[in-house]
Order: sequence, then structure tokens, then C-alpha cells
Amino acid sequence: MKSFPTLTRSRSYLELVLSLLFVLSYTIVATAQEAIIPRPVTATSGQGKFILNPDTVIVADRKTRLIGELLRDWLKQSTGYCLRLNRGTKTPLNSISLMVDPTLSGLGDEGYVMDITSERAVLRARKSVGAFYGVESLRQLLPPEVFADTIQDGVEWSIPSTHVEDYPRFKWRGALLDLGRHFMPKEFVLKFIDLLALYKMNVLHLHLTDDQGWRIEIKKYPNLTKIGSTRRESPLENAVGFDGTPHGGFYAQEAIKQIVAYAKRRFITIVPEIEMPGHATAAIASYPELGNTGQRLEVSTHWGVHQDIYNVNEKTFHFLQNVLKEVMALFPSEFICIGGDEVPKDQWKASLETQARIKAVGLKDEEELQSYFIRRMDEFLTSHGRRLIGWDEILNGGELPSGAAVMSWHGLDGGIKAARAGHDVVMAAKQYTYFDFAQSKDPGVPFNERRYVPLEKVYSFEPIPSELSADEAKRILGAQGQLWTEHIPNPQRLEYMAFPRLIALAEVTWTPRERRDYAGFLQRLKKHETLLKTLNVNFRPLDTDQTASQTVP
Ligand code: TNX
Repeated sequence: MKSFPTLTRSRSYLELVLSLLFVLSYTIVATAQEAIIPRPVTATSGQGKFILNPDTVIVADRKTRLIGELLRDWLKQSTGYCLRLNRGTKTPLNSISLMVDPTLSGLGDEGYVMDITSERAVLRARKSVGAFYGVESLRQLLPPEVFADTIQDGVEWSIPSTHVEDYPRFKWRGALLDLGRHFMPKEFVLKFIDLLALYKMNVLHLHLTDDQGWRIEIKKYPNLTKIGSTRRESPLENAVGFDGTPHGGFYAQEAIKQIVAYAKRRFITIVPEIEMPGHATAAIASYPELGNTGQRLEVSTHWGVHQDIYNVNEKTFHFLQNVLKEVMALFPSEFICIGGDEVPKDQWKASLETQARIKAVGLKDEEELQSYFIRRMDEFLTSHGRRLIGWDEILNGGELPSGAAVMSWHGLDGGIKAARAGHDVVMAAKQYTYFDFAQSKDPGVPFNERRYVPLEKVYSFEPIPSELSADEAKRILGAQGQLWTEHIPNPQRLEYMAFPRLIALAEVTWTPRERRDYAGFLQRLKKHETLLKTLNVNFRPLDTDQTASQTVP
């Protein structure tokens, strides 16, 4: 009888210790898991932490050498440590090693395994890109001060012990930057690339031409930038009147090469877009013979769908192909975007020459003519080993060539139709992924439900429509967030519109569907606000009043 209470006491003591351990380990698990966005496929935690110090060594093999250099340079900025970068495949004490192992299975091409203990950090991947994503996760596990560009004193550079196995759900995790409506400096494009990479996004779609500006140097046609890159003025934000100030800018081919190389180093593909046959006013202003009316145009100074579109003369096809040749030489991307959206057919209807062409080619009408136009461009791109991608209107007016891919922007329907017809699809539904739309109910602007995309709506986006069979669903390459810039005149405002919505989309495109959880996402995001602040990103704070004005960037 006497021993009974003792036993109970020791049992309860044991239970107490066990439950304390449980709580403790749970807290650690939560810490690791809550740090990483997009949420990894699996993340479990161990005991202790890895502490970075001036003697920590980075070890990289042949395939991860460049990533090791990036990591070393990044860490140097905030820690001040000049870490040694060794070649090899060893994992000594106090090292961060990055290793490619082609025999690793189950993680796909972009996945990685990360093992962090108090002794070492080991990242393994089947390909270099996976090791890069491992590094991005590792950076997120460090204190947010690691993202500073000046030395931070008094910080313990520790990473909680963690085991992560991770890979993306979709292979197209994209963002579109509209540089046509507003030119943005190259330095900002580079900063944006770093932010995409941090959230494991891998496609930057650059919208380089539009009615209001042509932004890429084409050596064969200098007027495109001499004339086409500057407009006389822009609409005022209140849409009444104009600012009377010229707006312009373009990227010289040298600058494009730098952007492409910078993106490549961060495993981001830049998909260039040259709009046709519509959104062509700036090009026609530069070379009037490309238009239908013979009128001299100016680079457009207002927003909206424009009547002026390319004509269908062979000379115009020749022009566009020459432009695309220079574009292909600059951008290694498999996909080249030719736009294809919002093409009013009035000018083709009114032109005798175009009507004669429709007959000569044996087409029924202007819709079929647009389809013919797209087919010609597809043939050209295909013959150069590339693939065409365009907005969902390219599905209209006839059969789309089999290799062409579709960006579904009106909603999901274009994507469903395209996937069923065997085309690859990028989901860019405006209801979920248009970040030029409002994210709050701004009292200063009449509320419009159709142009309202709050954070939660983005997070709820499911890129695979339930209507698709498992086979058809394989056609969905992923999704993309759009930053159209009619009402985004500068980088600060762009950051405000993009963040944190783009981060929600990053999780939509990376994390397994069943691991998505909005409440948990918000908790992790809250921590990332410090990180974004450190990176000087002008994000929209989570606790901003839903009704607060959006007009302050
Ligand atoms: C439609 S989406 C457009 C763009 C505009 C955008 C504004 C698409 C392919 N065309 O030209 O900038 O709406 O939200």
C-alpha cells in the first residue's frame, strides 16, 4: 500500500516530463513549420539548433557551386561573416552543405531534402534548382535580420533543427509585370526577381509592348524605342484629365541580358510578351505602315481596349518575325508570349485589303483571320524550337496548333476548353490573380465586386477546375499573378499591390492542396512581415483596416 502513492507520484512525474517534452517538441515543430512560405510538403523538428558562426563552412559540389556563392554573399551582407566555400561532397561539423544527388527519388526535379541538426545543415536535391530552393527555405528559418543589407550586431544566427522534404505542386509559378503601361527601372525588376525566388516562384512574364509604350530595344527597328517608348502624357488617377507629363523608358538589349542572367541564376525563366495583333498602338505610331488606316498615330495616352491593330500584310508578318528573332536571341525561354487578347475587328472589317486577304486565304471572317494570324506566328516560333503562348482569345476562330499554350484570364473556362483540346494551360483567372484589382474596400473608390481580389480570395484559388479528368488536369502547368500597371505608376505602389497577394499565390502553386490552410498561412505571413520590412518591400500590412484607403502606397 505504501508504495502505491510513490508509484503514482513517479508516474505522474514521468508523465509531466513527457508532456513537457511533447509541448516543447511541438513548439519547436511549430517554429520550423511556421517560418517557411510556401508551406513545405513535410517538416518535422528535432532537438536543438544549428548556430552559424564565422567558422561555419559552406560545402558545394560542382552543380551547386554557384548557389553556394550566392548563399555566401547573401549571408555576408547581414552577418558580416566571410564564410569559406569548399568544394566537395563532405558534410563536416559546422557546415552547410549543398549537394546534388541524381539518384534521389520522390522529390521531382525541383524538390529538396533539408536536414538541420545542431552539428550541420545538409541540403540534398536531384538537381541544382532543388538545392537553390533548399537555400531559400534555410534563409527563411534564420532570424529575419538575415535579409538586411547591412551588418546586424547582436543577433544569434540560429536555425532550429528540422527535417524538411519538399517539392512543388505545379511547374509554372508565375507573375506578370506589365512594363508597357508604366516603365519600371531595371533595378526594381531585379529586386522583384529576388522576391519571386524567395517564395520559390519560377516564371516572370514580362509584358513588354502595349498601346502606351514599347519597352524593348529592337536593333532592326529603332523607331520602336525612339518613338514608341514615350507617350506625351498619362491619365490622372481620378480619370478626369491628363498629367501633361511625358512618360517613357525602355530596356536596351544589354539591360535585358542582365535581367535574364540575374533571373537564371535564381532559377527563374523570363517569358517575354510581344503583343499582337492588338495592343499595337505604340508600334504603329513608330511604323505607320503596320496599321490599317494609314493615319499617323501617337503613342496612346489613355487606357482601355484600342481600335488600332496590326494589318495582315506579308510585310507586317515579316516585321513581327524579325522582332521575334531578336526577342528569341535574348530570352532562352521555351515559351514566347504573343498576347492575342482584346482584338477589336472593326479595322479589319473596314479594310478592303484585309477583306481581299480573307477571301484569298479561304477564311470565313475576321475571327478566322485572327486564328490564321496566330497560326502563322506559331509556325514561326515552332520552326525556331520555341512554343507559342497567348491569352485565351487565341482559342477563338479556328483550331489552335497543338503545341501552343493558353493563359486563361477571363476565368476558368478558357483553361478548361484548352486542356480538353490537349493544350497546356496557365491559369491566370482575373477573379483570383489580378493584383491590379482592389485588395480592400477603399472608401475613396466606388466599390466594385468584380474588381475585388482580397488576400483570402487569392489563397482560395484552385488552379485545377473540378470539371477536368485526371488526364486533362495534367495540362494545367500552374498559375500566374498579374500586375497590370495602368494604375500602378511606380515600384512602391507595385509592391503594395503585389505583396502579400503574390505570396498567397506562391503557396497556391507550390504547396499540396491538402496542406493549404488560410489561418496557418496568416500566422506564418505575420512573421514574414518583419522579413519584408527588412527587405524594404512596401507590402500591405495584414492588420490594415479593410476599409482603409488604398491610394497611399
Ligand atoms: C485586361 S488580361 C487586359 C490588360 C489590362 C487588364 C486590366 C489581358 C490579357 N488584357 O490589357 O491591363 O485587363 O485589368
